[in-house]
Amino acid sequence: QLKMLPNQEKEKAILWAVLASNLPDDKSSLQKEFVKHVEYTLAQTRNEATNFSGFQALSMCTRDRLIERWKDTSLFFQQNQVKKVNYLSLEFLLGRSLQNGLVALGLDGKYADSLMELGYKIEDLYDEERDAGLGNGGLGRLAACFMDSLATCNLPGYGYGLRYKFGMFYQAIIEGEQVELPDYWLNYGSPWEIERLDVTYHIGFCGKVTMENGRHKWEPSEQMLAVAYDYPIPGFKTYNTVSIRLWSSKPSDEFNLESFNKGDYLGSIEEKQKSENITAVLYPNDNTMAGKELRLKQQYLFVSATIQDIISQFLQTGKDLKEFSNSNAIQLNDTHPTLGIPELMRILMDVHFLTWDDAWSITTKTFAYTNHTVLPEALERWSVDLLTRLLPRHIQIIYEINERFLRQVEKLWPGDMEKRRQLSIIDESHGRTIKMAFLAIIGSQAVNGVAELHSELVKHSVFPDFYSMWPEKFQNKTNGVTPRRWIHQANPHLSQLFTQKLNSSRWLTQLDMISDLQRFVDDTGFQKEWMQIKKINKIRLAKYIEEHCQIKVSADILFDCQVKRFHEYKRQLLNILGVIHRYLEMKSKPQERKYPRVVIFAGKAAPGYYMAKLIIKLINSVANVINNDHEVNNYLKIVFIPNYAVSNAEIIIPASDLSQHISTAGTEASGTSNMKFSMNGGLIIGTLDGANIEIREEICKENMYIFGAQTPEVESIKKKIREGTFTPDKRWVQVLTAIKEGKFGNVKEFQPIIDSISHGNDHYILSYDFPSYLDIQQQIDKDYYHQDKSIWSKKSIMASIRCGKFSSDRTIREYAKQIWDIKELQRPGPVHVPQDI
Ligand code: T68
Repeated sequence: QLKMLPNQEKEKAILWAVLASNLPDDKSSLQKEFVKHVEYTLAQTRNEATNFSGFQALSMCTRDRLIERWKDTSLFFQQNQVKKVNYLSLEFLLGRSLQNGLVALGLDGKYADSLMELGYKIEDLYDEERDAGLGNGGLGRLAACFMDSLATCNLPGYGYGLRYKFGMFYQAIIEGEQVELPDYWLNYGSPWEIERLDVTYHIGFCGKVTMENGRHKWEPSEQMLAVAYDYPIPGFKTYNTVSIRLWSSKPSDEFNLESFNKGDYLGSIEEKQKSENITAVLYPNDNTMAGKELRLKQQYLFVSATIQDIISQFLQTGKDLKEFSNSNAIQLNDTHPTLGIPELMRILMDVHFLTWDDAWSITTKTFAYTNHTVLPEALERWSVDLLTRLLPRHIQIIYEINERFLRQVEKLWPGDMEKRRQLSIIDESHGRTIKMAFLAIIGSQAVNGVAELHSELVKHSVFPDFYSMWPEKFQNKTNGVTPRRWIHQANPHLSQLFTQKLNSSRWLTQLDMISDLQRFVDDTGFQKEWMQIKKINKIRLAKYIEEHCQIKVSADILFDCQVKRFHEYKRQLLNILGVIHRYLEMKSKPQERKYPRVVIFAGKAAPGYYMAKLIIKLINSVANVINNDHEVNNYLKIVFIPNYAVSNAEIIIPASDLSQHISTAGTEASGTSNMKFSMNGGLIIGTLDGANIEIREEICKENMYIFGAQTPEVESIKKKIREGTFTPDKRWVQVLTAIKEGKFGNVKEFQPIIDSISHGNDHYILSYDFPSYLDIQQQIDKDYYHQDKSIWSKKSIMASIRCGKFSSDRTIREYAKQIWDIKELQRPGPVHVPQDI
C-alpha cells in the first residue's frame, strides 16, 4: 500500500509507523511508562498510589502495546481481503485481562521485576482487577476461549456481543442461602475498552410496515442507538491481536417533536432514557429460557447493530453484496442471535433491493449455528404476538421463510400434515410461538453440537427430521479450552514443569506435545515433583478458603470439587447425598475415618430457580452440621465457596485432586471444566456424558472414575422409576431418612427436595445411579490413600498429559476449516516478538 503514496505522504506514513511501534521494553522504559500513567493519566503521586492505581497504570501500559498490534492486525486483514468469521454471542465470560495481556506480550516477567523496584508485587496488582463477568457459564466462557484461540492461531475473526452494565450477579451466601447482589464491574471504568463514539447504528422497534414501489418499508416508532466498545484480545506468541466489539444502547438524538410538543418535556426525556436500559443487565439464566420482552430487545439490538456493522465494513471494500458470503462467515453461539437471519434478509432486500432468492442464497451461505443444549426447557421460543409488535417486518420475513420451507417439506412428505405441523417454525400448540432453533437450522449452512455424544443426540433425538432432510449440514465440534489461561496462568508451576521437561514452551500453542511427557510417568522423581505442585496449589486454595469462608482445611487430604452452575441435571444433589452417606458411615464406623476429604462446592443458581437455590441451602446446612461435629470434622469438611467466577476458578481448578462431572447421561452437552480439571491433573469422577466420553478415550479408562447409567438406558430407567417398579438401594433410603429425621436442619424446608427424588419423581435418576456412585467413591478413597503413592500420581499425570485434544486451538481450527472456510494469516511484527517465555 505504501508504494502507492506520493513521496511526502509515504515519509509521513513511515514516520508514524516507526513512532507508534517503537515502545521499548528495557526495565527503565517500562518503569517510566508506568510512572507516567500514574502521574498523568491517573493524576496521582507516588504517595497516593495504591495497589488499585498500580493495577490501573499497569493496565494502561499493557493496553498501549495491545492497541498498536490490534490496529495493525485489523488493517492487515483488510488489506489482504481475507474471508473472516464473525462470532456472535450474547455472552463473553472473559474474567480478568491484565495478566493474560502481559503474558501474550511476553512482558509479565519483565514487569514483575520492574515493578518490584517501585514497591509493587505484580500478583497484588492482578488481584485488583474486577472480572468481566459478561456470561453465565460454559457457553460464555467458551466464547472467550475461542477468541483467545482465534488470535493465537492467526485466524481472521471478530467477536460481537453486548456490553452489559451489570454482568453476572455477585453471589453472597447468607445464613446458608444464595443472595444476589449487583455486579458493578464498570464502576471504576474498564481499562480494556475503547469507546467508539463514531461507530453507532440506529436500531428501530415497533411501528408499521408499508409498501413503496413494490418494496417493503419498515417505519419503526421507537428509535435508539447502539454504540461500539472494542476490547483487544491478544494472540500468544504472535503479533496478531483480534477484537471483541460490544454494543451499548443509548437514546438516539433524534427526538419526536410531536411528543415534546405535547408539553410533557420531562416525560419525553424519561421515555428516551429507557433505551439505556436495554443493555443494562445480563439475564442470569443458563439452560432455561426467560421469555422476557427486554431480553428479546437485547437480542435484536445486538444482531441489528452487528449485521449493519458487518455490511458497512464489507461495502467499504467496494465489492458487490452478492460476494458477501465469500468474505464473511457468521457463527451463532446458540439461538440467542438467530434474529440475525431475518435481519440480514431485511437489509439485503429492503435497503439494498436484492431479490428474495439472492438474499436467501447469501444468508444461507453465511450463517452457521452451534447448539449447546438438548434440554427442552432451554430451547428458545418467542411469542408471535411479541415479535409482531416489536419487529413487524421480521415476523413477515419469518413467515415467508417458513412458507417456502414447508413447500420443501411437502415435496418430501406429500400430504403429511403431521410432519408439516412438527417441522413448522411456528408452533401452534401452546399459544403461537416461533421455534428459534428451527429458524437457525433452516437459515444456516452448518449446524453443530459441542461433543460427539451431543452431536449424535442433536441429529437423532432433537432434530431428527432436519437431519434426514440435510444430513450434510450436521457436524460435531468438540469443545476445548485455552491452555494459556487454564494451565500457564492458573498453574504457573505446572507450566514451568512442562516447559522445562519438554525443553520448549511450544506446547502452549501445540498442546498435543505434552503427551511426550508420558516417558516420565514411572519416574518417581517426576511423580514427586508433580504431587508437590499439586500441594502448592492446594495450599493456595486452602488460604483462599480460609479468607473467604473462615474454614480451615488441611492441604494433606483429598480435595474433591464440584464447581459449576447449579442445575438439577448437573446433580449437585447426588454429591451432597453421597456426602451424607460418608458422614453417617464415619459416625458409625470409626475405621471409615482413615479416608479424610474436603468436599468443595461452588456455583450460582439462576435467581428464579427455586429448586437449585434450595439445593445450595441443603449443602450449607449439611456443611454446618458436619464441620461442627468434633467427632468427624478432622476427616470430613464441606466448603461452599461463594461467587464462583473465572478468577476464583483459576485458583480452585489447579488445586483439585478429584472433580465431579456427574450429570444424568445424555443431559450435559459437553462440559468444559472437566477438560480444565483433567489438564491440571485432577481426576474425574463422572458419568458417560458430554465430553467425559472423549476425555476417557484420550486418557484411558483406568485414569477416570466412571459410574452410572448410560444414555440409551436412561429412558427405560425413568419409566421404571415413574411406574414404581424400581427399588432403591438401602443406603439411599438411609440417607433420605437422615434428612427426614431432621439431622440437617428443618425437615419441612427440605421437603421439596425429598419430593423431587421420591414417589416416581426422580427425573434425573439419582436413586438409580446412587449405589454405583458410592461404590466408585470407595474405590477412589482406596486409590488416593494407597500405601503406594505412585498409583495416584500416575493417574494424575496421565489425566493431564493426554488432554492435548482439548485445547480450544484444535476446536477453532476445525471450525475454521470445516465450517467457516477461513485461512490463517499472520501479521509480521514490526519489532522483535518474543518467541519463548
Ligand atoms: C453450556 N450451556 C452447556 N448455556 O450446558 C455445556 N443457556 O454442556 C457446554 O459445555 C457449554 O455450554 C459450552 O458448549 C450454557 O452454558 C448458557 O449459559 C445459557 C445462557 C443463556 C441461555 C441459555
